[in-house]
Amino acid sequence: MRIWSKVLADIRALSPDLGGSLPPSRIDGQPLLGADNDVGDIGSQTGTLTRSKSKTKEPSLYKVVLLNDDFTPMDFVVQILKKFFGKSEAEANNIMLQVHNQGAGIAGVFSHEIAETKVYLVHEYSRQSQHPLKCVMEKA
Ligand code: TYC
Repeated sequence: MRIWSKVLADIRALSPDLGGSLPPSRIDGQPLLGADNDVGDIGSQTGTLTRSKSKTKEPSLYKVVLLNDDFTPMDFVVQILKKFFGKSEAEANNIMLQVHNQGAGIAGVFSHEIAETKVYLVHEYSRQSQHPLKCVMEKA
């Protein structure tokens, strides 16, 4: 693993003449470069400068899946889909009927943290309304 400050130090060591035209490696004793971040690592011990892949990752996505039960009123499920998942009346009706007829249906697809929050909010709102409506999250 190479970092720019080491590369600059090597260039200085190899070509002292260049010293003045290179940027300073430190200001107030603090290294300017060195924390290799999402630009990736630089180079190798061979002296070749290469740029490795970025370390940032796309967040994984999760489906929030509504589950059927025999007791939650249909209009309450439609209300949930509109309130927490931004669905129109028509979309909410279709998803609710899919769940009612097939046993499960996708309310939305989100990052892990947002999906967790949606599941929590649906359970809490349903519990307070004394309906047994349940949903789960699963990797998309
Ligand atoms: N099966 C319920 C009923 O007949 C309706 C329902 C739909 C319940 C979707 C839950 O996620 C659900 N009242």
